[in-house]
Amino acid sequence: MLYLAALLVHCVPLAMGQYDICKSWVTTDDGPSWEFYACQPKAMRMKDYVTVRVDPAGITCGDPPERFCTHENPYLCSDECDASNPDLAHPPKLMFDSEDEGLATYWQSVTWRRYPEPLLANITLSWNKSIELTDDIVITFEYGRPTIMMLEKSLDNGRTWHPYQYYADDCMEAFSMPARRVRDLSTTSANRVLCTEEYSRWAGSKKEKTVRFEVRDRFAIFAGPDLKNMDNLYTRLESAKGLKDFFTVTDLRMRLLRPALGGTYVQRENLYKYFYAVSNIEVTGRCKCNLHANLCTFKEGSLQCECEHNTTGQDCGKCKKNFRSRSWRAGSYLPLPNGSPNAYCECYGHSNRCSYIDFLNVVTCVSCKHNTRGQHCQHCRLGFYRNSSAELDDENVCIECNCNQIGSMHDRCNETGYCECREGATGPKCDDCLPNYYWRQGCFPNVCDDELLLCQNGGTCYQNQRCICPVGFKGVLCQQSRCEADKKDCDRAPAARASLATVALGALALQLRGWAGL
Ligand SMILES: *[C@@H]1O[C@H](CO)[C@@H](O)[C@H](O)[C@H]1NC(C)=O
Ligand SMILES: *[C@@H]1O[C@H](CO)[C@@H](O)[C@H](O)[C@H]1NC(C)=O
Ligand SMILES: *[C@@H]1O[C@H](CO)[C@@H](O)[C@H](O)[C@H]1NC(C)=O
Ligand SMILES: *[C@@H]1O[C@H](CO)[C@@H](O)[C@H](O)[C@H]1NC(C)=O
Ligand SMILES: *[C@@H]1O[C@H](CO)[C@@H](O)[C@H](O)[C@H]1NC(C)=O
Ligand SMILES: [Ca+2]
Repeated sequence: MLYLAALLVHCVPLAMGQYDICKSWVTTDDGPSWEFYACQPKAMRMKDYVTVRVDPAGITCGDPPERFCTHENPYLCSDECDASNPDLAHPPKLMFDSEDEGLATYWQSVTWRRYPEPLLANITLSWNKSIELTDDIVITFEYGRPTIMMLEKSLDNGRTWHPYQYYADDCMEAFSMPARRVRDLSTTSANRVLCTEEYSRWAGSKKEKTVRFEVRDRFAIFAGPDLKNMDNLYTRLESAKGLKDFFTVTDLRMRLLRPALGGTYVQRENLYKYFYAVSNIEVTGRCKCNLHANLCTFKEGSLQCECEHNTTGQDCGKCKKNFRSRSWRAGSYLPLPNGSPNAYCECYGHSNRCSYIDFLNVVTCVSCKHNTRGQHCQHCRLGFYRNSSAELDDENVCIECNCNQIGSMHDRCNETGYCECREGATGPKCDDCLPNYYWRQGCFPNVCDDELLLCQNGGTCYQNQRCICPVGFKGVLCQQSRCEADKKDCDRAPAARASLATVALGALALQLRGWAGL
């Protein structure tokens, strides 16, 4: 039962939404580990995070206060716009508020009193973040929709702009473009920029208030009329060049080029009924996180992906420090159903090449540089150790062990650079000797010294290596009278008293000193 519950917890999120989890803790034959998936944040009401700019300056009505009327009531021009009176003001923010009480609140432009000079207004929406549209953009106009307008988009925070859709009651006349409908587009033309006449004709200002940019209709080309076959859409988004980008924006601009005319010609004697009034701009989309995040939060005035898969940046568009490499890639919707994070094979910048090893089913870095090794160039080569003050992607990450060839067992060292020493040797690199050892092509135990291994009978210790004995004595510590070995020497060494047949080193030396003291 418990097992079943655990299984459900694991399976449900995968089954429910598509691409809504970035990783999951799974148990495999090799034990538990993380499994990673392509993931994306939920779609949101993007108008809550937008900054708006309306151009040109002075296009918003009410400064000075101004009268206006409607097409339905063209001779009752008693409505007033007054920027200094909150009840009569129509500032841009009213395009993004929520109209709980059902009463439309709207931004309104000045009237077309300068006719025939065109009445032009730009409404620019900026997110300072890449956004992927997931539903139609819906612009609601009070008092009639423009007879000519254009939607533009930017993908680079407003540096460059591209036409997104043209709207006119007569496309040929306004833009020299044939009128088309998004519904008539095909799989090969799904990202075509077109001119539509569907949202610009006069139908009464109350009846048809919205202008759309049809995202759903374009999705439906791949996913079917009810968007049931999202798998097909996601597959197309991966494979069709430019399709993903087509639905991606950082900024949108509505260029209002001619207001509603009430279905007739411009009537010069009453220009108070020509103006723009926008009560709502609905933009539904999700943060673009390159399929490396399932959360997007509003921080310090900007939307920000909460990146996973060791990526970072506003759009998860690069590898985290430590994981930096040329191998950053966006996640992929494929393979269905969970996609791939494409996060494999970080080489920490020590290799530019990856290779797939078929029989092991792994991708591994090839020719790791900077003395690194391993599948991800994440280890140091033998004979090198990790520089603890350097990041894994630093060129200096591996330091040569530099073990003394004679003093150490081999040329490897531990994580702090310590070599493994032969007997008697010491120091990080084994180029020193322990006390009671002397260095001579390696460390050897002292033969004599000033403490325990004293040279006897007036002998002197030469560099801990041997006793230089006075005439008449010999032996390692000059402990042996030459009389014992050779009678001829006896006259020259009368003081010799001690006579030991065999003398050992080490512990015996202590005894020898005891003797001498007697
Ligand atoms: C609106 O923006 C376009 C560029 O997208 C610019 O050429 C035009 O002058 C702007 N119009 C106004 C009224 O600011
Ligand atoms: C845009 O977003 C970036 C990253 O979050 C931030 O550093 C920058 O200040 C933002 N710019 C504006 C104009 O808000
Ligand atoms: C990211 O880094 C962590 C910790 O180093 C590692 O366990 C994980 O496998 C990496 N890859 C992904 C896709 O998160
Ligand atoms: C360890 O890395 C730091 C940072 O890159 C570098 O400044 C330093 O020289 C390196 N140490 C060695 C011994 O190479
Ligand atoms: C490396 O060896 C030295 C000397 O044996 C020891 O003091 C140090 O703790 C070792 N470092 C590690 C990380 O094992
Ligand atoms: Ca409103």
